Amino acid sequence: MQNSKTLAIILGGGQGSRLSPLTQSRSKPAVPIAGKYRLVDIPISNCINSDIKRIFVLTQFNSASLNKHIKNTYHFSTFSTSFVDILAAEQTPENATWFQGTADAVRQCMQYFLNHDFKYALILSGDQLYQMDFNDMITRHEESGAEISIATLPVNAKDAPGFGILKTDTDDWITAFTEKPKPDVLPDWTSPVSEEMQSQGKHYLASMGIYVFNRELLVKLMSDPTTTDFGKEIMPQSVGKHKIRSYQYEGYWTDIGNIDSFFEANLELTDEIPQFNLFDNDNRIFTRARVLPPSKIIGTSTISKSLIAEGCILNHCTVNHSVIGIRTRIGRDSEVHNSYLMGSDFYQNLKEIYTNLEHRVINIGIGERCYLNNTIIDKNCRIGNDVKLNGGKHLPDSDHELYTVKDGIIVVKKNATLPDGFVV
Ligand code: ADQ
Ligand code: ADP
Repeated sequence: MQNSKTLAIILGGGQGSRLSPLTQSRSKPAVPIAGKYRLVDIPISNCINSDIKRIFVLTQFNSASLNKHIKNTYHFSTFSTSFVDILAAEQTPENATWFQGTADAVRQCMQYFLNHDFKYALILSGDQLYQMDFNDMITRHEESGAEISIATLPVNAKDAPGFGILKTDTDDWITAFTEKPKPDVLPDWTSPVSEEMQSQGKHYLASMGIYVFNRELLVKLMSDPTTTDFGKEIMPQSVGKHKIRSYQYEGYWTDIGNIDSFFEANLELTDEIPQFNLFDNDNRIFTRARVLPPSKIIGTSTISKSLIAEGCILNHCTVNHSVIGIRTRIGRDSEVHNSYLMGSDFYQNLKEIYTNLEHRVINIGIGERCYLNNTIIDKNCRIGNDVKLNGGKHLPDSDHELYTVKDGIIVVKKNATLPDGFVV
């Protein structure tokens, strides 16, 4: 079955500066997550699990890795109308610039959407971790006669300033909206929420940045070139003018837009019963099917509270509370704690590895006797022997040639080589 009324539009990211340096050489949707997926796999999988299979991904720059990932992953039958297409910001006679904001991104791509037959546009963020059945939201939208629906989440006063905050009446109609109110001017807008949410002090309703628009209204709103952002302009200006409804959601949802939340979201997957469930037949997260061997643990290794992706070789080492990405090699007597290793894109062959050892060239992976704590190691890094990376709040934010420190997390840049004995 396919939801033929809905077209999905995934906002794949602005310049991705909050996720830098992970976005230095790739677009945000292509950032690897959970050891084997890419960020964009999350919203696309939610769409596919909801039978919404006409999907556009809007991105600021069209990286080779994003194209390759989409092309190699999302194949639909020639006889279906399903697709996942990337639309990158392009210079045209009408638009000389990059997408100026979320609404501007949609506006600049309208011509491509209008080639399709759809009643509802489902607009999604590309950097959130959640599993949601969009059909329920669309059905409620349709039945209520709304022109716009916003998925909303109860939050407490401390978290409210990070979101678009709205007020609803008892029938879920939105009567006010303000984007990211300053803590000192947070309006006294408590909305009807469940008793459980009330008991947690979550009296405010936050926009999840997930919207359903009726086609006609979207076309009309996008014809005004002065608005650039859904949260800052379109939503506040639409209150009172159009029928906007809140679709309240209480499941797991988290924003993964910066290094700190990205790191947390990855490490939370190692919980015994994580809130985001990768092991669910009904809500599968799709990604590229790679032909990789099983992971191999050599000698006495201690692995606890961790995810180990396919194709890894872990040699006499300790791995604790970490996510180990595809094709990772960890050398003898190394320790990895509280870290996300993205793995590598290819294997070196044995001849190359031995020749490198002979000539003291550092191989891909983690060397021997290393100690990593609070780190993100991007793809294809070469970490020498006796390297010590001890992240934590004691380290100030800083940027260096081979690594960046953000919120105490040491992020080693893609393809970086850290020489033997390197210490941070
Ligand atoms: P933010 O997440 O802060 O708030 P924004 O930075 O506009 O809003 O990002 C929304 C989504 O659009 C993200 O996936 C982002 O990567 C993408 N995006 C941003 N600029 C883009 C551009 N120029 N081109 C393409 N994609 C772009 C929004 C809402 C709030 C709401 C939060 C919930 O504005 O009201 O509370 O989402 O996270
Ligand atoms: P990222 O995961 O950082 O976005 P890409 O997807 O652009 O990176 O790059 C991954 C691809 O690069 C892999 O599919 C792999 O085939 C290829 N690749 C990169 N370097 C090499 C290499 N030295 N040998 C073989 N393949 C390589």
